[in-house]
Amino acid sequence: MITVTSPLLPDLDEFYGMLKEIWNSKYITNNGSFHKQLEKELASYLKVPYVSLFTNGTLPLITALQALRVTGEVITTPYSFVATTHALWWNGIKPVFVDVDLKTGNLDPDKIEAAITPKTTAIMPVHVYGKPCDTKKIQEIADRYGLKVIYDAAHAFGVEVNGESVLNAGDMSTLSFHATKVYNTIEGGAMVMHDEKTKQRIDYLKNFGFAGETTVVGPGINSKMDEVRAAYGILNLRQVDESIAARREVAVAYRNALRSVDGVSFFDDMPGVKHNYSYFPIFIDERKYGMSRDDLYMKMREAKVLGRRYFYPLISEFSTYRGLESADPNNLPNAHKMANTVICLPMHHTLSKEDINRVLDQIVK
Ligand code: T4K
Repeated sequence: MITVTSPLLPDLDEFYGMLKEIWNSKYITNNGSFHKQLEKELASYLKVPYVSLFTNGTLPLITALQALRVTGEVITTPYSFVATTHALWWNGIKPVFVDVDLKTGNLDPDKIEAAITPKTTAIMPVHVYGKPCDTKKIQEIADRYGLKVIYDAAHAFGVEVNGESVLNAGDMSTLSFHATKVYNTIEGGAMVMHDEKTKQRIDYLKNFGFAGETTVVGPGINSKMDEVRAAYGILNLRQVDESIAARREVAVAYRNALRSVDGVSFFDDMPGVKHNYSYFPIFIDERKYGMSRDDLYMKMREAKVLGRRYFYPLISEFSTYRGLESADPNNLPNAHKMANTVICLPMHHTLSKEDINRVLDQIVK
């Protein structure tokens, strides 16, 4: 079985050594020493000023909206994992879907303005597959209309544009450290912010709003990463570069083999961008390829090559959101086209040459 991903795992003996330290300290959660260490190391690795760790990648989205007091309507993309829009719904905010740009799969900045209403308070784009959004254009629109920008950067660990982290864009960015991500802490996530005051506020909010033993400054939640996951994260950070380099080799092999296949398209690296190769989506043009996306997907499954159709169905097609005016398929032609043609090929650091060939054998005719 070749799965779409496989988690980066720390060395078990090293992990055991850290577990012993945790056991000896008896301090197992609530901003322990490994938690503090990982926040510092991540900020330095990611080239961002401040990081606040979370228990997953969904809660920082929900908390960012709370912290920035976002209400009313938020412009977002339907081409993402459902957690992006769920975070709005959990805050009682109405998602307004805007179509994506076929060149990147990200929110099309040229279509944002037409969706702004007097109730719009923020934009929540996603750097889908880790491909950076047009952050400059999005910020210009946000500044013109006085909107907040929260990036769902769940896929964008370590991604840089011209040497600067993409996580520094907008008011806040959020990351997922789920087992299926480039960098994982089993379950886990983080928020990136620009200043110490905001970091402080977020740290309060992820701890029920507690600012000291007897003071609660807001309706916070519990989303603190424990010491075991923080220790695991410290070890994984030491090997993530090697893992990304191995992923890059897989991407190169896929591209070399698929470039000449009629009816199969994929993304190339973007100029000036340091990619993380988190996903390798291909898009099937049924007419040219001679087989539908779903037939190819099933054929791959039968050969035990488990790609995934990330992101099909579109979020706007789920029952919770289907009734929204902006969920009308006529409003989202590009997103539908991508969702209906995509297969994410297996992409991870342990794929061997034989694995890669087995994947390609299914696609190259
Ligand atoms: N925003 C965006 C844009 C996101 O993509 C996500 C999550 C979030 C926000 C929310 O972040 P978190 O709250 O999850 O931290 C997965 C993940 O559960 C989810 O984290 C991720 N996006 C989404 C795109 O994919 P599934 O249901 O597809 O994963 P699953 O369990 O089917 O795993 C896929 C394959 O990975 C398996 O076939 C085998 C392999 N695998 C998986 C796990 C869990 C392993 O080898 N080991 C493992 O432990 O959702």
